[in-house]
Amino acid sequence: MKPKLNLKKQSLRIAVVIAMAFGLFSCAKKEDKDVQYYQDIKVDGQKEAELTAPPLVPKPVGDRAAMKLVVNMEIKEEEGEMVDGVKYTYWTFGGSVPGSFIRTRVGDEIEFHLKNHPDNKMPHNIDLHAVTGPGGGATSSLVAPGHEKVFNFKTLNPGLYVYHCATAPVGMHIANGMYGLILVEPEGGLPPVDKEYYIMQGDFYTKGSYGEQGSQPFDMNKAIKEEPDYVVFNGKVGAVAGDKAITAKVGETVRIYMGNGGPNLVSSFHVIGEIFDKVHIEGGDMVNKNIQTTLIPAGGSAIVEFKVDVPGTLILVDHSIFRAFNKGALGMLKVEGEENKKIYSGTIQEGIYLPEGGTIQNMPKTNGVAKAPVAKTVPEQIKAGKGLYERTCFACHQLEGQGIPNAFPPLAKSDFLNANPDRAIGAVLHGLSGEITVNGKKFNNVMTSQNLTDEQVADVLTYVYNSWGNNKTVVTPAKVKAVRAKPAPKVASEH
Ligand code: HEC
Ligand SMILES: [Cu+2]
Repeated sequence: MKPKLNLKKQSLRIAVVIAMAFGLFSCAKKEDKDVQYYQDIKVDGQKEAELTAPPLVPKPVGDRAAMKLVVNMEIKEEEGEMVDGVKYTYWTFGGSVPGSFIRTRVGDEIEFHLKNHPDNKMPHNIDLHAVTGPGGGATSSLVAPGHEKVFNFKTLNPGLYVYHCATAPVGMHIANGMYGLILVEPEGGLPPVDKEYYIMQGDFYTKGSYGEQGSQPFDMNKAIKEEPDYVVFNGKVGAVAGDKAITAKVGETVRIYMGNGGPNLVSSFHVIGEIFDKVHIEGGDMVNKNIQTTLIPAGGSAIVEFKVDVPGTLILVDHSIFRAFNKGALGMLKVEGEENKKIYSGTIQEGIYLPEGGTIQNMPKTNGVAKAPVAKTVPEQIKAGKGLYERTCFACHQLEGQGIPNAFPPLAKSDFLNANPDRAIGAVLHGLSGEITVNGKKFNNVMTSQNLTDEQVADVLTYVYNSWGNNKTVVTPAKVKAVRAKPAPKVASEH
């Protein structure tokens, strides 16, 4: 009898250790603490939930007891900017896309107050995937502008859940930015990490194509066809890039609460230059390790974690890659700290992964489509040209026209450019390839033709000629038209 008992004890101990090693959602107590347990758990105290706009998240729940949490969320319809010069009217939960992040723990009792701002034009509601109940709350929360609805729910399942508006036309409300994340932490909380961020992908459908200026209304036809003009992180192109990039220091562990609002596309989430140490698949209990790309369904999520070991800029993308470089699904995580040559060494050239915008490009020698020119003043041309430059040329020639050594020639103080405007016009119209010499340096690469109108070519080149120490040539649409009328020069590589 005795040895048998010992064996039992020992195997129990081993089982506990293994279970603890798994950590997180799959903690040792999980078996007995199921949905029934959390349904009956008594709440202790009440407080107002902290809500945050992306990319920030509220403080972790830690090991606090279950409590009553009051969520005050206000819906706001607001004009924002999708990309420079493109206005879009977003519908938002709490004034941001994605909406405010809600952080709670399993067993909490949520009293949800949904307000619809009096200046809004539409009724809205909310469906939270963390809710067990009809419509995820949507059936109890339809609220007209200037009104408020209240409903209550208990969180029974830990995980990272999407919430969204479910007012008809549902797809349109989601497409306008009405989605966000609610995190239900397990008992005892998620293990602490150094940095936590909140990012959500979404696809957007506008009347005009990518970058078309002015106020752009939602396009239902494109939405039904699932042909978005924009696929972005956090509601707009560049929301998590440049000076708005998220940050970390070498040696820190980063956790991203990553959601996908859709409405249509599935995200192949990937971070260029990193490997996810851990992924909570679909935002649930199961943790996968050493992942390159994780699939995030529309209306779904994932929690990804990785330790950053070397400095540099990591690029967050949807690896359906045209979405990243041409539709906006590109973010940045800037890592500062000491290099570690054991892990990575090599010269670092900035600007390899940059957005390229929506211009349709072709290989050299195909002609663009011409539209009737409209007369502009030179300052107007420069202003329009700057916008175009930053959407079209910037990816290769860089923001200050400095180019990239051995790849893209400089446009700043370029002797090649200043010597011959017709040749520069020809390069933009027809593309350019073969060896050229710019400021004493040889380049032998391919510039694709840019498929721009006469007016656009005139504007962008006038901007380039009037920037960065160039000779202030003014290029008119008429001049571009004249160059276009001549046959395209033979490319050197054909000789
Ligand atoms: C996809 C990358 C790419 C894009 C986008 C691009 N270029 Fe270029 N550009 C090049 C390359 C590569 C060359 C050199 C080609 C060669 O080696 O023959 C070049 C050469 C040039 C030159 C002549 C060389 C010089 O430095 O003066 C001009 C002018 C120029 N580009 C202007 C533009 C303008 C204006 C735009 C935007 C409308 C643009 N490019 C967009 C890659 C690009
Ligand atoms: Cu809505």
